[in-house]
Amino acid sequence: MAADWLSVEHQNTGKRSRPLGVAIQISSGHFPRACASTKNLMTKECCPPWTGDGSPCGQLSGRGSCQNILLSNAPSGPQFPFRGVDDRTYGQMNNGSTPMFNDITIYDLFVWVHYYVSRDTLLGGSEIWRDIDFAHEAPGFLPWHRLFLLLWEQEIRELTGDENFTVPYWDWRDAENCDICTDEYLGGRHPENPNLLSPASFFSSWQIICSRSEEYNSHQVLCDGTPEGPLIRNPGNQDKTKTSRLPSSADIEYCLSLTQYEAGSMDRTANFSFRNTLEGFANPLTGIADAFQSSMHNALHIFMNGTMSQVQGSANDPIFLLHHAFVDSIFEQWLRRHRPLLAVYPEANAPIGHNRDSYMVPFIPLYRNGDFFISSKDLGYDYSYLQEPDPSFYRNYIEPYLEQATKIWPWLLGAAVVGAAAAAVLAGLSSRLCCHKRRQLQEEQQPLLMEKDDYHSMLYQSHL
Ligand SMILES: [Cu+2]
Repeated sequence: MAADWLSVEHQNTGKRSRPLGVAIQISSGHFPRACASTKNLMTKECCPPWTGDGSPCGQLSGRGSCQNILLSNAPSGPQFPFRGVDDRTYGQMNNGSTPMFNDITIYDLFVWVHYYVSRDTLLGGSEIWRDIDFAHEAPGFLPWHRLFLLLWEQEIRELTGDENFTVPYWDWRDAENCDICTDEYLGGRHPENPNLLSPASFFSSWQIICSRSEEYNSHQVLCDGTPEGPLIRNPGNQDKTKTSRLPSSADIEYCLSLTQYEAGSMDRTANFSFRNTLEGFANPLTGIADAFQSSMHNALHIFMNGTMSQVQGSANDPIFLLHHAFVDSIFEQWLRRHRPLLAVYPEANAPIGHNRDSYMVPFIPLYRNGDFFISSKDLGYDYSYLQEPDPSFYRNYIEPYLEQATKIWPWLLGAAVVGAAAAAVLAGLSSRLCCHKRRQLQEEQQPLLMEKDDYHSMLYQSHL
């Protein structure tokens, strides 16, 4: 399976690690096939029936448990002005009586979940509400993707049997091009078609799903997981007026200096919001919202200029995982620097689904946004480039060494002088023998997204 590519080591990549074990509880079961019937869905009773001990869900035997759900009454923001609207059972599913199930891969399940959380709401008739997204453009953006990656990572562990698997990250600070876009890693460019992956890449045979949001809207249906063609990627040939470059180290430093996690209307127009600036709707040098530019996290999506550039289908491209792992590491840096209390995460008036106690759509078991507003260390994982030296390591190994060194320093100084001279001679020799050259790939200059008239926006956002 796809394990090999995920264990890449690269100069600009690193690994998340889980030295502390997994702290979140994950359900090991999926929706049981035996329960995928109209009758079971309509009766809303535990399924399959458990006659063993007479308790609901076999609770007494430790088979599962029923829990009361406490729903928060905190009001949501004005972005979604409807109440009691639930479009999950419209048309296609005949008010819930015609459930739709499909055999798909684990990877596609995650792609679908990301599509589902960001899709437009079908209000009935031909009415569509676009200003809604349960995972983007609001405070839940960071906790949601954090949970999403943890669950995905867990599934890959089960799938591959590799208990130690962690999602790698791509450190794209100051990158000038997609340096992981090679056949060895996430796929190089096709020699004849700059929008496609090289045939030598493992990923060139992958089919994408859920990439045609306008089509689903016009038919008032949900994405059903039908293959929709190969991955599209044309890194670096994006519309430069919207995204001129990838994020710099200075951009990230500025983001991290913002003291407010969220601000103002808590959506894509928020100023001086850490979340909005890191997501990429605000200028990373001023913190002021800018509707015409895609920066930071959004810039990477736009830069990939293809499947990654439309929110709903973006998780089809495996670069999504490496990108979001790095975004999560910046969130983690902010949490470690500012050490916010839970109260810093907005309790009320955030866009629908984004309040502190809102359950994150569409995960079962349920998790709240606020549950992931804590250090990754408390969730059981860390980033290699953020790891702090262990104080006991210093005490046990470095300190005694330094003590020894002070006693023999004249001798060490002599050795250092001789060593430096030898290194200088070697460096002179090797600079004559080697020459490192970076070959520039020929790239077609047409921005892909400009050609497609069904893309109604060149910004990475779920609507206009
Ligand atoms: Cu996303």
